[in-house]
Amino acid sequence: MIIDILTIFPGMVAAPLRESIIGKAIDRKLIDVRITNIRDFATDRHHTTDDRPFGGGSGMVMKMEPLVAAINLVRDSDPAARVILLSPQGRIFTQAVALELSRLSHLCLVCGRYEGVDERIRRHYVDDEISIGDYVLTGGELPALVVLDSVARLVPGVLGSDESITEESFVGGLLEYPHYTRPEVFEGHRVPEILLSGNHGAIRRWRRQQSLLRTWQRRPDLLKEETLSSEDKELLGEAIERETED
Ligand code: 4HQ
Repeated sequence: MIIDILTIFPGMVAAPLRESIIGKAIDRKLIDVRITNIRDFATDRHHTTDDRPFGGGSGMVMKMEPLVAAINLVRDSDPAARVILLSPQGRIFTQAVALELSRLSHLCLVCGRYEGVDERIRRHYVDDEISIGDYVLTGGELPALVVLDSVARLVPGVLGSDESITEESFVGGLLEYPHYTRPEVFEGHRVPEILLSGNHGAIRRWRRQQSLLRTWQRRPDLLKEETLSSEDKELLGEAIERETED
């Protein structure tokens, strides 16, 4: 998969991508990340990337010409590229959106700065607009990294067997069960006895029950969407009963 990132702060996105799992995926050529400085496409003496808003008011707007030139270069290289603007006005990014994007061959993540981009960029030069959540950031760079990270780890081969994607939050629409590692007792805090039992069937059931209970307690909005099996309902009912008895 090719992932282009268009930004006026290339250093801000480059550094995190060199680390850990994503860094390794790039080394192994499972993903090809290309970072473009939009400023390189500015043609004036000062390499200007912003301009004053028509109609007046405070704040600046991303200048059209350099941004469009950068987008066009990506599109000309690959008409199949999906050009995505990061913006609070976009559709909310979820694991389902990450899965959708992971099936594409080429993403182009456009990072806005200042007050944002000219409305004509949104309407005529991008294919998709994504928000990572309802809060305001100073630019699209961190959202682009969030999208890249969650998409890249879904690309076949990026995760090793130690970081498998099958048993985690949201894949089954549920929160994860609690994890424990050594020592068995840490400053008096014990690991749940069942995990030391060696009874793999019982451990599987307990983990499923913990996932269900946690989701019910912390994210009931996720449970409504999940259609629970009759065994799930039994496990959850039992867990709730145990939680609410004194
Ligand atoms: N931005 N999800 C870029 C965001 C944002 C978000 C604010 C995007 C500033 C210029 N992007 N503009 N939340 O807060 O994607």
